[in-house]
Amino acid sequence: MGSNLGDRELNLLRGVAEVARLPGCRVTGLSSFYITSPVGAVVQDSFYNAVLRLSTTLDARSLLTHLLRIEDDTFKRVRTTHQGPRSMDLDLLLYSDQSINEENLVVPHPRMTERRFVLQPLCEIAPDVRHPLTGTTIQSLLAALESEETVAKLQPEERV
Ligand code: PH2
Ligand code: MG
Ligand code: MG
Repeated sequence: MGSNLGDRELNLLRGVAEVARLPGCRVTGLSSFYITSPVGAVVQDSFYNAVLRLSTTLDARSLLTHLLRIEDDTFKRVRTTHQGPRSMDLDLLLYSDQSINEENLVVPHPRMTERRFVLQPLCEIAPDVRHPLTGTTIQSLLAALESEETVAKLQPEERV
């Protein structure tokens, strides 16, 4: 989950709540919230990022459809700049140990291994999960990562 528009913390909280009420979904894990420097070519505000784990009867395609619908309906997400500011981005990082390569649905998320803002929260809730394509654990991927990104856990006193 990522947000860098509006009330970023509230957006993440609402995102969790919306995912939790999807049909056939139960949230079984949630990372801390992290303040992260923006990755990519666009100059924009820092993001709040978090990772959640869920148990679901939905297949990956239906789950993704629901996630995109939450972005649109709950967060009125406006898609202007590619990789630009967004009130809510809900990406599917992993779906069990499946590898899926379809139009608009690629799992594992192709850029997850190079992004600290993904690996650090993910490592908090799933350090021993293995990347389906390489068999490398999330904690090893994080340890091997060379990246200039700043990723800091949101501290309680920053929650105003
Ligand atoms: N999402 C992007 C582009 N850059 N940077 C951070 N820190 N966090 C994000 O979630 C993010 C980003 C496009 O999806
Ligand atoms: Mg994204
Ligand atoms: Mg997305």
